[in-house]
Amino acid sequence: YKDPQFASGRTTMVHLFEWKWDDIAAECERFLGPKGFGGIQISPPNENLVIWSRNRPWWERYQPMSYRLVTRSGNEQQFANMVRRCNNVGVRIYVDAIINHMTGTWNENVGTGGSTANFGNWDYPGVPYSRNDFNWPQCEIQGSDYGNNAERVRNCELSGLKDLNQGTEYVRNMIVNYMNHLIDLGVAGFRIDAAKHMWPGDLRVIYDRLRNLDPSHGFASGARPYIYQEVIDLGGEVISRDEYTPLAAVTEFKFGMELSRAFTSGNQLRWLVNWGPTWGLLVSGDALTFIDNHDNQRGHGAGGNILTYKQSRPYKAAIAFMLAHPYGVPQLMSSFDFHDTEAGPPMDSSGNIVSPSINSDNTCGNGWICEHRWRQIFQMVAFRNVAGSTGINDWWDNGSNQIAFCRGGQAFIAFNNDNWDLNQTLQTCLPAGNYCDVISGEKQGSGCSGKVVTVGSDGRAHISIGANEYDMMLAIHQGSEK
Ligand code: LAG
Ligand code: CA
Repeated sequence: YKDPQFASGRTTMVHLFEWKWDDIAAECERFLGPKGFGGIQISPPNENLVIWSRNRPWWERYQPMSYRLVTRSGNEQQFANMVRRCNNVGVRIYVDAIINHMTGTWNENVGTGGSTANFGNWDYPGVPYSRNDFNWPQCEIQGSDYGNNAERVRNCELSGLKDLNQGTEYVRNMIVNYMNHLIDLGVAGFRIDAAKHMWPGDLRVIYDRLRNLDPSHGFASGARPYIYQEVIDLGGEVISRDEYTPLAAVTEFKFGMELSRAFTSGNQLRWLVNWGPTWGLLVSGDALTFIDNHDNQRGHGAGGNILTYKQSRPYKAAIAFMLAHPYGVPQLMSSFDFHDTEAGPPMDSSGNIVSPSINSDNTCGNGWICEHRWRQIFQMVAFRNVAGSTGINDWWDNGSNQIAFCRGGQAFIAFNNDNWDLNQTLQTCLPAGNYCDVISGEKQGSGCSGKVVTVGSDGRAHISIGANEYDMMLAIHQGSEK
């Protein structure tokens, strides 16, 4: 369950948070496929409670009403069409699976597919689930439970969300049927929401009952779904990520926390020379990595001071480091603009999600940020694909916040987060030639709209990154010759 099952030569996924299925299908064909993206994490596709009393917050999608594939993102037919079209252009779909719980208790009780529920009776006819399918007696997780009571963290309610008992055969079956239905429709894997709140032994049973991926969607025969479990483990809790790595991959929250700190000058970049398990991170093959996710970019979930699109200069640098470094399976965040941390995606007065528009410079409008369309970001996805499975070599640093390294003989990157210029002749490990820096510009025919780096026959080149430049990094790779 630790192989992302990307199409060959692809390495990176993007979370298209709250996007509609039709828009994702189009994005696969017009952008993600051609630019070499490997996959997409989509918002939960199963029916959720409609919460008008809070003006349709983004988090209503974390309150399941049933496993019917009807949400504001689209219906089952649109879902199937999206998966087919994305797989056709080499882009995989990963589903955010909400299997720990159902809804909280609200006055409203109608789902996005029309299902109703009787919360007081734990009754969800759309599945169906009833009282016996939930953990009993009802209890609510307290902050102190995380320090000393694993049983309560797993069997009590997370934020008042009715807690399913995955220990029962019936609940396991409903969950497995839901996930297998998605596999039949061609998905490549799952994010397991709130994995910390479920027993590893129950999860193992569920995973082992999943079907192989569907070869008619381009997967190798016998391929297993990629599973990355959301476990927030910043240390000091009774439940550790190590209980989950024997099962499948795990979201590595320390990754974005440490890189956010380093690129906002809370730690010198030179220390990144041994980035990886030495820093207390999981082994590379176990880690799904990201700078920000949909929770911590708005102060939900764990960890403060995470870089987001709102601090674009250090954010792009942290993303560039993530994509340039071989550690982990990287995931990009693609956001809608927000000021209120509860606000839902751009929508009309009926609650329909408004599609992103595409500007002439390829960025997005209508309230969508589309970080994945920022030049400095999508061109680093191509960098990572070219770097492939090479390791890090020819590390250089100035003893402070200027660093540079090569990926085999494939690619080279330098960063300057000091407040003085970087001006150095450095080993780039690339064949002689004139390379277009994929950060300050892009190749345009035989030209380059950004800096040009001239690599000599000894592989060395003069690298210059002024302290006040728009971006703090410079990247070249095989294929970026002008
Ligand atoms: C997750 N991972 O373990 C998701 O990444 C996270 O986004 C989900 O919380 C959470 N677990 C449950 O799936 C989000 C919001 C919560 C929200 C919850 C359910 O961060 O704020 O709770 O989704 O919609 C909301 C209210 C609570 C209320 C609860 C139940 O904020 O005050 O108690 O709903 O009605
Ligand atoms: Ca639970």
